Order: sequence, then structure tokens, then C-alpha cells
Amino acid sequence: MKRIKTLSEYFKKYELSEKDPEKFWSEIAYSFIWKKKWDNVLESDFENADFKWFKNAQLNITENIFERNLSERGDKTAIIWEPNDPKESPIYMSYKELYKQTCTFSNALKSKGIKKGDRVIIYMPMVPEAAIAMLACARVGAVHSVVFAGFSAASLADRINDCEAKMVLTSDGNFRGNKTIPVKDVVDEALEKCSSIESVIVLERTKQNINIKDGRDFWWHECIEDESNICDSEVMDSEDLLFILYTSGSTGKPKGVVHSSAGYMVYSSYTFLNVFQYDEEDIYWCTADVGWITGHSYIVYGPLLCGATTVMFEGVPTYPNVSRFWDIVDKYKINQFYTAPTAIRALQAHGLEPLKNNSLDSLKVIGSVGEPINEEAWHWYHDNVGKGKCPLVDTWWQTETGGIMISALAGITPNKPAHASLPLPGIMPVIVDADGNELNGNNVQGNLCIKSPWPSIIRTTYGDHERCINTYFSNYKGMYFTGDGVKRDHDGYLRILGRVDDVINVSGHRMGTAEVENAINEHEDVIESAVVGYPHDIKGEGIYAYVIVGTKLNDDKIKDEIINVVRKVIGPIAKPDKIQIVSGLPKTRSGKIMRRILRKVASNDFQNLGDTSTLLNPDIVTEIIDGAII
Ligand code: 7RM
Repeated sequence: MKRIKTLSEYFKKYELSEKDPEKFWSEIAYSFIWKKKWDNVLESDFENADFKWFKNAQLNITENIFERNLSERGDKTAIIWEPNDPKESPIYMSYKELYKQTCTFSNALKSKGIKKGDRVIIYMPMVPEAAIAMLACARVGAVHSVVFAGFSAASLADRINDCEAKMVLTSDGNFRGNKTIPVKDVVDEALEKCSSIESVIVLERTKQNINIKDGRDFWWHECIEDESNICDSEVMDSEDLLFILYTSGSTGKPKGVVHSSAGYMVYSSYTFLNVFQYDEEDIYWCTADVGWITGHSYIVYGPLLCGATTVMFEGVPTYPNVSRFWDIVDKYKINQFYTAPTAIRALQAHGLEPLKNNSLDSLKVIGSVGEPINEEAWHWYHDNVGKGKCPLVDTWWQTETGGIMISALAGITPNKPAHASLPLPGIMPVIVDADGNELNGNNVQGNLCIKSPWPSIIRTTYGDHERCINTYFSNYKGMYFTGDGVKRDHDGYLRILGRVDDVINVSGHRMGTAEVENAINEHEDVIESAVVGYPHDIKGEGIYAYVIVGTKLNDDKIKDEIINVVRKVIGPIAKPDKIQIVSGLPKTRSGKIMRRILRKVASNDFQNLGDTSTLLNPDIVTEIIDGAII
């Protein structure tokens, strides 16, 4: 695959992708190994959310990571693993070694009865085995669903049940900073509510005490003991499922976003190479967790498909101290560094002291993902981490898009603070108003839609295709609706403004307000609740909950209990930052909560509450303002 090297080349490719997308994408696809070539590059039907890329071709994505790279890069380091504790030894794993371990574990999966199409849950720490687990699933044609290991037993059980998974891959425990998390205990608790799981494979990591259920639970190291390190890859159709990844939306439980084999392979690798401008000898580090889409596309698949060296970090930015990220950058001479605004803002709060013993000279490109990056954080990152000399790529994309959609190409597209900037070749963003009219030209603002399909567009929401159509393809006819607001400035550069629906983004993690409300409502004393986001200096958005309770408990006690319920139902990442106990919620005559008012109050914006005359209970507004938590 050739990468774009100049701005004029970018514009040329963009034009080609607009005029003749099939030619554009097939030229890229030719650089992969196909067991059988496609009949058709694209068949697309927006109305039914039916997209077929590289129709009837056959492939295996792991063949394109291994067999395709091994002759040239067999001894090249594929993964550098940096443990939570900097005193523990890192691991440098070559492509050859990763290949052998993947094949060995693929055989272990098969021995436990895993076949093409079976769903396998991965609930693991950030260790090389997590990547091996994903790749082994892909090698044997099983569909992986990685669940972030910070989710609660109840959330894990929901995901297992939704996709009727047959197996869980996990560890005894996780090291995170100075904490040890009892992951296997969480799995045990989840499995009390799941009937589809036949076996659990447990990686030994922390060596803490765990229960092993005979006949169900097996140790990873024992499973691979007698397996061969040769395993032919399963033949996959282009549209066969590669993975399911659950993500939150504005209604109901998280949806299982489905990505398929060929399109995802082409798009994740193409965008990796072009956005980060990866060079053969570079060391690349993305700080995400493999439990999120960023970890899938830009720690594992994108980089490994391109034969890159990708760093995997087990720990947290603040352990053993707040210089950890910068120590790692210097230790491995990282060339491309990709992280989230929330991490930047958290580190920014510690000032420049933690950076003073680090040179950061190796950095060529710095990147941002997950939420809008405010100008202050942008400049801090650009000036103090990038030393003013590294292009900063602000990459906008979603779980549903599979790969980066709007971003500068590092060193090619001129940088503009807080602007994701321009769409990648093949991506046709449009700005629409509430009525679905396209807003053309510059200096316009509205909802962000994409009007033609790209190879890694969401294929379905697992088990419920109607939900996929309704969520993404029915608001605006013939387009994919992103849920984000966007502005095209006077230069034609795009600035993402954040969600326009009831999704909040807390530290780069997507959360449905309804999902948090449902969790709060599980407390037996809670009568009703309403959750909104509010601006938070570090997290981007914080969670503000208004709760009506029928209890004799004092406020502090009930608030603690509510927080604990949310921890149990979703996980610590969904804990409300502020809880206000109220006697009622502002409702319209039709019974709808007027969230606009709640959002304003949560943001300390008590003026301009707008028209409250249609409220059933206008007096409640005064009570809510008086009790607001500032
Ligand atoms: C990759 C990822 C998706 C939502 C998306 C946006 C927000 C992500 C940016 C951004 C502004 C960015 N997937 N978002 N990247 N907003 N600028 N560069 O985060 O599915 O977890 O979240 O995140 O609101 O819709 S995600």
C-alpha cells in the first residue's frame, strides 16, 4: 500500500474517491492477500443499511498480518509491551513470534470446540495475550467481542447474553496503577446469569487466588501446552463477521456494533498508514485500551496489518507518577503518540514539572481521539509534548465507522487548533439542518452525516438490524447519521462540536444518559432520575444526576448508595459526579422531561433557561436552581 505524501496528492486522491470510489478502493485492496478476489467492489443500500464491500471475495485478516508481512518483517518487533510496573521487564515480540503464539492459541480455541462464527468474549488486561486472543479468534473465524475489563459483572453478562457467546477469555486479575482488580471474580459473578458459555480460559497474570470451576475453567498456559504452532487460517467471506463491539447510544442498552472482515481490514490499515504517516522503522504508541474501538483499529489491526511496531501499555498515566507517559515515550523512542484529550488535560493540570526530565525528541507525530479537544489543551499538547514541531492529528471517528474519518494527514494537511480538519479520501461528510437540508458552502453548522459508504461502515447491530437502520440510517434519507454536531469554518475545515443526542462523552467514554438513569433507577428508593452532561475541566463532560427519592435515608447516604448501584450495574466509569436530590423534574404536559433546563442548570447557566411556560410544574425550576450543585 502506498501512502499519500503531499497535499496535492491528497486532493487528487480525494477527487478520485469521489468520482470513482470503486476504482479508488480496489487499487488499495489489491495490496492485500486474497484467497479469492471480489466480484464487485461495492453494493450499497442505505435504506436497508445493507453494504457489501469486495463482494464474494475470500480472505483471512490474519494472513494479511502474518503471511503477508513475515518474509520481509519476520524478525521485526510487532508488539512492545510495557507492564504496569516499570520495574517488570517489557516484552519485545517479533512478527514471527506473534505469529507462532497466535497459531498456537488458535489451535487451543479449536480444541475447546470453537468454530467459525462462534462468539468469544475477551475480558482481559492490556497484555500481549489480549492481542493474541483477538488474532486467534480472527484466524479460526470466531467473532470476538472485547469487553473493557472495567465494566461490571452485570454489563459483562448483558454482552455475553446479547451475542450468546460460547467462551470467555480472561485473566486471574489485572494490575492497574497500585490496584489489583479481581477480574476472574467478576467473570464468575457474570456467568451466574449466562447459559451460553461453555468454557473460560484464564491467563495467569497477578497470581492471586481465584476459583476454577472444573470442566468450565482452564488455564491459558495449560491449554497451549500441547498445541502446534501451525494453524491454517479459516477461509472468510468478505462480509463474514470479524468482531462485535458494544457501544452506548441514546436509548436502551449498549448496541453490538458489527464489523466485517474485508472492509475493516482495508480501511483500518489505510487510515493508519496515511493519518500517522508511519515509516518502516517507526515505533508507534496508542494509549487506548483494546476494550475500545481505538484499541482494535489503532493498537492491533491497523498497525499490525501495516507491519508496524505497536506499543501496548498495561498501566495508567499516573503510576508510579505523572511522568509515566513521557518516560515511556523516551524509553522506546516513540515516533507517533496517540492519546485522548482527557489524558492531556489531566497531565496538563500537573504543570510542566513532570516533563522536565524527558526529551521527547523522538516524537514526529502526536494524535488526539475520543472527544473534542479544546484549544487550550491543543496548544499545551502541541507546544509541550510536540515541542511545536510535531503535526497534531485530531482524529474524528466512531465505533460505528471502524476507522478515522476526519483528520489531518500528519505533516501534510495544515494544522488548525481544535479542528479535525478534512475528511479522508473516500469519506463524504455533509452538514444537514434539522429538516435534512444539506448546508453547502463554508461558515455553516449542523448535524454531521456521511453520504456515501466507506469500507468499514457499521454492518449491523448484532441481533437487531432494525435498530441499526433506525439509529443511523433513518433520520436522514440516504445518509449515515453520526449523532455529532459539526461546523465548517471559513476555510472549509471541519470542527466537531460534540454530540447532539442524549449521549455524553466522559473522558472519551461514550455513555447513554438513559443507560445511567436505568442504573440509578435500580436503587429501590429511587422514584425517578434524569441524567445530563456538564462541562468538566478534565473529563470533558461530567455526569450530573437529578434524582427523586422516596427514602428516609439522609442525602449523603442515599447518594453513596446510588453511586454504588451505578458501579455495580455499569462500572466505575459511569459514576455520577454530582447528584442532586429533587422533589420533581421539569416536565412538559405530555410528560417529557425538559432536559434543556437540566443541562443549563448543571452547567451553572441559570439565565436564558428559555420558555418554561409549557411546563406542567414551572415551580420546580426554582427549586432545582436553588439546590444546584456547583
Ligand atoms: C473513536 C471513538 C465516538 C464519539 C463521536 C464523537 C466523539 C471521537 C473525536 C470526537 C471530537 C474528535 N469512538 N469523538 N473523536 N469528538 N473530536 N477527534 O472515540 O464510539 O467511542 O466515540 O466520540 O462525539 O461520536 S467512540
